[in-house]
Amino acid sequence: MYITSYPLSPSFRRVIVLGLGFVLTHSFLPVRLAAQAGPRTIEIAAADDMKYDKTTIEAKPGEQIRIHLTPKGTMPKIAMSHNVVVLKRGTDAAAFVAAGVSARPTDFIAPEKKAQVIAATPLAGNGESVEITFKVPAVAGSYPYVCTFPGHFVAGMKGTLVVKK
Ligand SMILES: [Cu+2]
Repeated sequence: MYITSYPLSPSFRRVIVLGLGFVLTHSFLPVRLAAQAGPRTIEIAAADDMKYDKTTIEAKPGEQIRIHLTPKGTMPKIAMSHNVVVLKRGTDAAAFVAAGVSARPTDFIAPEKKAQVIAATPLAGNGESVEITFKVPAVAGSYPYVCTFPGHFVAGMKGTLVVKK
């Protein structure tokens, strides 16, 4: 092997070092951006038929997710609004929803049942959209989610967040 040593001026060496530093920093940039891309977004739509178009969400324990809900009906908000309320494992969803039926100021979530809520979007009317970002429980299992607008749960507006490794 034949090695040639070029005499480099200190300032030229500085340029090379800075250039190398620039290349290294920027080649790692996409990786860092990917890591900061934020929570995974789950899109859910709901029409006036009082059903979510997605009734199962799968997530890893402790994962950060964003539920984005878009009602896509035509009825006015006062008569037809939706939310997504994720409940703790083992919650009696029917009893939870029934308790909040007259709790309009708190989006039909009974204040005394608030401790059973893991995450909740606000209510959204047709033409609006709402979202909630939260950390999925660390414990694997099935977590119910419901719409608390009166009558919607019994009409079938519910789903399951399945947490598994
Ligand atoms: Cu609803």
